[in-house]
Amino acid sequence: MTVLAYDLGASGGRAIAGRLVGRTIELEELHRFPNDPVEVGARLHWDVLRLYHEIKQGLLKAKHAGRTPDSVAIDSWAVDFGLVGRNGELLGNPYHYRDRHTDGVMEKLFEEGMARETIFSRTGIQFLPFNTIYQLAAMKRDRSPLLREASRFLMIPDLLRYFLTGDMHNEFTNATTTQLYNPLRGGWDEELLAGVGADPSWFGPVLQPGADAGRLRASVAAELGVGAIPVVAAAEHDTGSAVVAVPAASRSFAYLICGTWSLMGTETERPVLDERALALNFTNEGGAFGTYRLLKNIMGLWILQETKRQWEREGANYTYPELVALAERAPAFGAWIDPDDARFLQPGDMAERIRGYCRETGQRPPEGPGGLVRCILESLALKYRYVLELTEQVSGKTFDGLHMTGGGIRNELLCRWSANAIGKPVWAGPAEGSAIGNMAVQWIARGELADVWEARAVIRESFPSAVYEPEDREAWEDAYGTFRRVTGLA
Ligand code: LFR
Repeated sequence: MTVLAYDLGASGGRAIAGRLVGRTIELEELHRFPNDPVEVGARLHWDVLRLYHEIKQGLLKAKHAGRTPDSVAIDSWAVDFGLVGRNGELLGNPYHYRDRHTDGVMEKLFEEGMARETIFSRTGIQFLPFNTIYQLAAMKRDRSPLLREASRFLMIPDLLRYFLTGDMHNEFTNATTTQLYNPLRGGWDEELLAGVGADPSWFGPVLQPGADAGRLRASVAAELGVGAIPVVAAAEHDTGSAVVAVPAASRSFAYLICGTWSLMGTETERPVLDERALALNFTNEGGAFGTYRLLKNIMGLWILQETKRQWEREGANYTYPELVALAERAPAFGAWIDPDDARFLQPGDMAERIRGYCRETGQRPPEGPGGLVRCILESLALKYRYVLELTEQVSGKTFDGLHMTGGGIRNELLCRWSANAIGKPVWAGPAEGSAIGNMAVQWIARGELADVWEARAVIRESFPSAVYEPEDREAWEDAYGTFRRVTGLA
């Protein structure tokens, strides 16, 4: 049985066909496309119609490769959404979560009496300034005409699935990232919705990962010359799909999903809503098959990606392997940043911001591309150590190593330094975690795999992990102490 997984990330998307042959997963990448945000006036948007076009291209390529799938599913980044009008058409262009219209909105809501404790106890979701709840509040503040015309709210994969099938559904894993979904009550939180001026009638009942989400509508099937292919709701939040694909054998495992973001945490059976989780800003995102993800967002390779883009804007082009090689040759342990400092969230001149951070914290700013990239990668590795320790505290578990998955593991230096920083082995793989997790949910839905633990065993056998054992222990231990001091991470 062939399934097709669309995995959309903040810089590009892929359509990957997966076949389960006995207990081996065979992958075939059929289509890869850029996902460039578009700045119009002061606003940053996603080009969602282009993404839909690319999704159709993926189906066409599948057909031409003789891989017309038995089902398809889509996963993407979280929090962003489109509003659909009464005539069934998309209203406006979805905002990018890095758009500045949410600047200061979260703090304003707290001042106006929506308490952090209340929001957290109702949703279990970490406070990120771009969560859907704050995006809607920003639109309300700006008297967005879309709010007057809206009749349905759909997250990005919900919206693309709607274009394909004509059916509107909200999927669970992504719904939880809005910070408007109450997992304890098992539905949208009407008080929080009212607090940001969102009409509860926009929000539909929530589909669980693995649910049947319709079929290609007749006009789409005819346009592409294929049948009425079934569409499945995967864990449509890419991080949710990625955690399905963590090839853990133990029930108590820590993961780091490594891409534009670094998402570090563990899987739990229920949300952890205590004071410590709130104080440390942990999240409890909904997962597949009744699980939750107790994790923290770490700014991740975004800082490196944006540094590289800025150099390109200035006319200097480097490949990632070149940058990593320069970093490896640069002096060790020169200067560090806290990757999660707010100044690194939005696009711009990262190199300048890194130098500014170092000056403010009494460090000598790194020099040249090698020095800068070394500073970014060491800082990430050291921050991973910090968040892994917090994850142990909040979950009450101890971990004997770290599973790293996602495209970022192609950066072997980062895997190696991560193992050194945490002082435990790193098991790296698979790089295509989100797409594989997306497929696994489709196979489980179809009865081809029994459950997530069988899926993890099959993934472990199909994609053996690379093992990085910690080295240079003493130097990294010292570095960790200094890192915490200069970044103020108590
Ligand atoms: C990773 C991710 C994170 C989410 C961020 C923004 O791709 O989905 O989980 O916090 O993107 O949506």
